[in-house]
Amino acid sequence: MPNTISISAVDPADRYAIVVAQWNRSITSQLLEGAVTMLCEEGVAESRIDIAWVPGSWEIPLVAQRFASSGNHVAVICLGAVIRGETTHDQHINRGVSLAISQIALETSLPVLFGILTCESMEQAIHRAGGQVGNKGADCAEAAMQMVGLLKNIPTG
Ligand code: RBF
Repeated sequence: MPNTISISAVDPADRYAIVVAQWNRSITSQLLEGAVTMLCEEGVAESRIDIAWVPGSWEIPLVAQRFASSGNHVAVICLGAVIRGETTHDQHINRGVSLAISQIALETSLPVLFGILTCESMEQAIHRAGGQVGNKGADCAEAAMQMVGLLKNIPTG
């Protein structure tokens, strides 16, 4: 009989960090609202959520790393919206930021969630920030709590 690792419920004592980009703020503020609402619905107190606004998505990893290595948080949720323009800037940002975020998670052994929209158009972003395709900030917060609850039941060795 295989042993499926259980996922612990949210511990109200846990602190969560959110790093959110100001660039495309109309979108990222919706992602932030979705994430905070989801955390609170699941039992995280608002006072236990630390939010840091950074200029753009490119700046997210450095602040995420600071939070992740502080030892004060059980997860870091990264929120941003990169929208394709006339040049290839979006590809550079997306590649650098996604790689950095995965590295921070592995280096710190903490869930560092990738909630950065990488869209072809503003319309696509609107759909993912509380529109037709849901709210990816809320999804990210849910994934963060799930990962925290799962890792609590897997020994670090
Ligand atoms: N940041 C974002 O979060 N989303 C974007 O769509 C975005 N587009 C940018 C386009 C250009 C041409 C430049 C130069 C920057 C853009 N940034 C964007 C900002 C970037 O993440 C960062 O804040 C700045 O490059 C300063 O390091």
